[in-house]
Amino acid sequence: MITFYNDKHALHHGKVEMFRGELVPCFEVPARADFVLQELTSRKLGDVKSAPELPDSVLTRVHSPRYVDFLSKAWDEWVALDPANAQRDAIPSYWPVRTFRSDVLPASFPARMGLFSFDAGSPLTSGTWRAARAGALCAVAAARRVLDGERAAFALTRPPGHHAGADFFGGYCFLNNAALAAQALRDGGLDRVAVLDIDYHHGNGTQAIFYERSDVFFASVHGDPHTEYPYYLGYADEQGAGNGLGFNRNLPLARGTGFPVWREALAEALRSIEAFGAQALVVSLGVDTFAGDPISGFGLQSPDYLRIGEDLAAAGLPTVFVFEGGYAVAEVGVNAVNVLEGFQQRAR
Ligand code: SP5
Ligand code: ZN
Repeated sequence: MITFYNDKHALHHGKVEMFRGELVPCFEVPARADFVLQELTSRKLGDVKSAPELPDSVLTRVHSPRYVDFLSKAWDEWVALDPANAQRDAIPSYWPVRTFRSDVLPASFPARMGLFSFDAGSPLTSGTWRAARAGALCAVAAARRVLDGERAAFALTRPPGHHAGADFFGGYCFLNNAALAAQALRDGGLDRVAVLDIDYHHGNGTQAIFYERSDVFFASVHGDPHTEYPYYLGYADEQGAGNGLGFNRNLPLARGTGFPVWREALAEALRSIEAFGAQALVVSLGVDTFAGDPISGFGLQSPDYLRIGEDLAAAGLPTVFVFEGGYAVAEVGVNAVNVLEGFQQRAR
């Protein structure tokens, strides 16, 4: 399997995130991607390449131009507020909830940062834009490779993407890599594309981007948002709207769920993708379902990820894997690469 590796990922390097009234060290750290790369290389899972340069117009296929513009300039505006900010992460603290306006772009940078985000846990750093942009290009490159006939390709990147919406960041995510891959598959000529999100957290950004569309089916297996982040989306009754009604499938599971029940939900998600008639699959590959994950609550063990890869391969679809969450840093490489290896063994 070919991997497109974001060699700029470490330019995004948050120091702290807000958690229950204090700033705690970031869980989403550069070492995560390093461990995956190391495991891929030592297990010889295939070529590792960098992605070709592309214009921002591929990003605005999914993201709003004013959001892309905001992100690309955000760090400079943060430092312009106060030169001492160069040493501090940019974290929002104001948000336009219901009854506020979001059509007006305030001149104030902190106000705009709140308009374009939904939590205080996703610090923006000096290299966030460069890292996120390079990662998005990896996802698009992986999709294009699959369009060219490759059975599967892997976008190995961070920051992750599935919480980012058309015009907001949050949940450690800035650009929605999986949505960009799905859109690239559509733009390459496929009529029906499915996104399957197996990160512990519901992929609210991906769901929102495609919610009113019938050409991209979104299915997700995740921690029940009644108790798990991102709380405000990911319930089973969200089935799509307008033209997209019937093209969204959420399978929330209780905190504490183990592999047998989780695997049944995966099978159900794959059945709905088959019924949809998908021609290609994008997998939002989070491995924060691991029992040892420090911020999550499922009970999957490392060998379970081999079985997941096999189940995904059995769907028989050209597949783009996009790396998402997974915060048990020392195990994240083994777990993610187990999925790819299980896939590869079953696919051939
Ligand atoms: C891509 C992805 O997996 N994003 C997840 C974002 C989760 N953000 C909220 C994290 C809350 C941290 N809780 C710390 C619990 C320490 N015991
Ligand atoms: Zn997650």
